[in-house]
Amino acid sequence: MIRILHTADLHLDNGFTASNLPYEIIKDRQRDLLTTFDRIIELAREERVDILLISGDLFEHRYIKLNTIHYVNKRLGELNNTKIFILPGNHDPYNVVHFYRTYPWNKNIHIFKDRYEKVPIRKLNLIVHGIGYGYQEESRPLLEQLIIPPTGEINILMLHGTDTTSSPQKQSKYLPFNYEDLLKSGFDYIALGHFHNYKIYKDLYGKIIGAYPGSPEPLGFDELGNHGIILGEISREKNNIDILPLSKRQYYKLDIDITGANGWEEIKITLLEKITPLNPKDNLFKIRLYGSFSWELGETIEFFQNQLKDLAYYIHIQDDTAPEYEGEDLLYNNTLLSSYSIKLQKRLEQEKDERQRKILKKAMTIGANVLRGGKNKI
Ligand SMILES: [Mn+2]
Repeated sequence: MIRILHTADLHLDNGFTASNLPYEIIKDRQRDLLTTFDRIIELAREERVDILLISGDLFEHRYIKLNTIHYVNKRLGELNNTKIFILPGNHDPYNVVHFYRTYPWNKNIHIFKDRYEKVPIRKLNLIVHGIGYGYQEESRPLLEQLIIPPTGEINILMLHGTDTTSSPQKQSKYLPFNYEDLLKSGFDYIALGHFHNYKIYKDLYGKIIGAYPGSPEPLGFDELGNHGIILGEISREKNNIDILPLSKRQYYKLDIDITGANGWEEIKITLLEKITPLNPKDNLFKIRLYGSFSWELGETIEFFQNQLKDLAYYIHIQDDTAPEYEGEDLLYNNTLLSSYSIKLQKRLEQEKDERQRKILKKAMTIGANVLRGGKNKI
């Protein structure tokens, strides 16, 4: 029986460039990745794991700094009773990350190269197999060909790739495989990487045959909820693994219906109720407000966002509301105001473009106010 810690997709030094987050938050998030890496090291030590598997994308090659390499090597080196395996993935391919080839890595670390390779560890009666990336893409379905005969050893495979089982074309630029390939390959455990959410695979008898741990620190709003690492025991007979949440922060997306709310103070209360159980001071939120609601003149979504920014570590508000109408009176009265409202409402119903919708909503508020005899500041 072998005690393992299985992780992947840390993306250390990730740029968070596509995230639209403010600069200070991006800097924080980059530090958070290292904090999570530290937690992984501490856990590996506390749990006395025999092997630590990092199944691809440990680094983000475009932004990787020498300091990060020094740090990672030093911390991994501290685990002197653990053998560490690093698999180059599509974000840190072997031939692109020159540190993989040239850096003097600690001797407890094995880095897989740009092809299939196996590493026996006699005292554990274990063979660790891996298929590293040479460059950013690997579209060959390499697992299809990789079938190992039963031996006396425990066989673990590290693979960074895309499960195409449920996709119609069964193709991917990232080492495509499917459930059948996992089943017939004959490995005792397949330590997957590349998908950023946890997923576990079992054979027809319910034995665990492999898993994606997901990214231990989520990288954006497409990686919601809990994230962590896999900890467990692998043997020839059965595998016992569990996901252990350890991310520094979590991302949440919430949709809130604010129909009938009486001003933004009331919306703020509703919103607080929703986010309070989700540890808002540490976490990131994207809130979509929907329903029918008319913003008071001068109350923009930016103003509202500003009122709320201290409620959470990061909060972004998206306005998906439509202006409310003053009942049948307004819509069926034959007044200038009603025909104006009906016309704009029809255009709003058809308009898909967010910027156009914003303009129409503003036109609705301002126009209605003018026609009621109010004054406008534009
Ligand atoms: Mn990847």
